Amino acid sequence: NVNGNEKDPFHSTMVDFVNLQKQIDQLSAFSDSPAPSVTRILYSHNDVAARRFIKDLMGRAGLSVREDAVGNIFGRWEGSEPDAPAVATGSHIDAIPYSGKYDGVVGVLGAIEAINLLRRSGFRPKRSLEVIMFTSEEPTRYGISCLGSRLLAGSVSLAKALTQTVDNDNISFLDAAKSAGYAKNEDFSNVFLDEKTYSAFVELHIEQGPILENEGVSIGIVTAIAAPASIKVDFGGNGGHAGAVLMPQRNDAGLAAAELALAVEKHVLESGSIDTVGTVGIMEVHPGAINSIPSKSHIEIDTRDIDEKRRNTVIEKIQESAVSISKRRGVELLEFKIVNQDPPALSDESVVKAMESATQVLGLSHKKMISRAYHDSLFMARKAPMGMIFIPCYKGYSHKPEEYASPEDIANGVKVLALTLTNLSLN
Ligand code: HGY
Ligand code: MN
Ligand code: MN
Ligand code: MN
Repeated sequence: NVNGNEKDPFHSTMVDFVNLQKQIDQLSAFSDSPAPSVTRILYSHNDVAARRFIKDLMGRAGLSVREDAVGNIFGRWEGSEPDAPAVATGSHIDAIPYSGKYDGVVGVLGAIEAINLLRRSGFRPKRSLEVIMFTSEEPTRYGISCLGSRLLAGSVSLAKALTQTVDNDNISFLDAAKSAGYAKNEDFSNVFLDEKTYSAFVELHIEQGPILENEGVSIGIVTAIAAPASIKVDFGGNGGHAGAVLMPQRNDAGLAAAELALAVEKHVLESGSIDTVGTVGIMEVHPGAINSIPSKSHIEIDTRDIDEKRRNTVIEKIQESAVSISKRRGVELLEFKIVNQDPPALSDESVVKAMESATQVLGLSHKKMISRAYHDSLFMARKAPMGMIFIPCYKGYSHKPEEYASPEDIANGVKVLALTLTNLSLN
């Protein structure tokens, strides 16, 4: 606990949840889609404005702010042992199209409020504390999930790929990053974290599932993060006139994509486990005219499981189906690209203990659980002992405008995070 006072670790200093809610609402206004939805895409005008908002709040919290070449933002509270590995916390503020205003945001604004709470309660860190806002956790613009944290974790292939990759509007990552004031140094291996930079990493996040709310539990203590993977597939056919080309002469790229989407569902359901999931969230046909047989199709597949082997079997079956569908339909399989096929991550025992003791001191109900969503923690776990704190969200809704977490649940999450940070900073 903070000052040896078992009963009330924060001297009844309160979380300023009125101000925190105001900040969540203000941040949600930096959006390319109308309220209550939020759309905030990497390096867009609204993303840059939102970054300025976060850096300002970090400054007001007395944090010294620095940014790396891709725009990961670090706010540091120097401890009495400044050379010791620091304790870090954080999350993301980018938002997929037409989503909500709590995913990621609770773990950035909540972390800054946790710092304010600790300062107000007279705490002094031994290990420095750092709040990190990770660049582009969502795959929206360049198809790469957890771009900022994946780079921090030392992905050499990503550091190279970023100098070549372009988005759907043919804007290169380099140009987009430079337009936002980043990538002055194009050697992104400078972003890699040195070993022992952090002694622990903890992320506060909404559950993005219904368990905590259904069971009336205040805090989720994450023990593992599921293994995510994403695949891009392109089919090509001859296309042609919707009236003139008779059915036996067709090789319809659109139908190939539709059949593969159903094959994804089939292979996932065949896995024999409820923990295997598969989604086709992007499905496009070209030229997209009602009276033109699709000559090209593009689909993107997201498949995950807490068991990596089971997930990889699903990927193999999807690939086999793509080949057999293209053969049977006389459609060309132009591309089958596994964009990422990541292992799961386990939370560290000592961090789980620190989170559990924080919830006990605060008298909050809690339960251990896995995270089916991925997070920056999935990659930070490669560089430091990791843990995640979940708070309930309304009906488990996420990645849609109805996403909601109550000020009380958010305040509980902030208090557990603050107390966990003190435990980890003082040890
Ligand atoms: O998709 C995910 O799991 C995360 O919310 N981006
Ligand atoms: Mn998300
Ligand atoms: Mn998230
Ligand atoms: Mn015509």
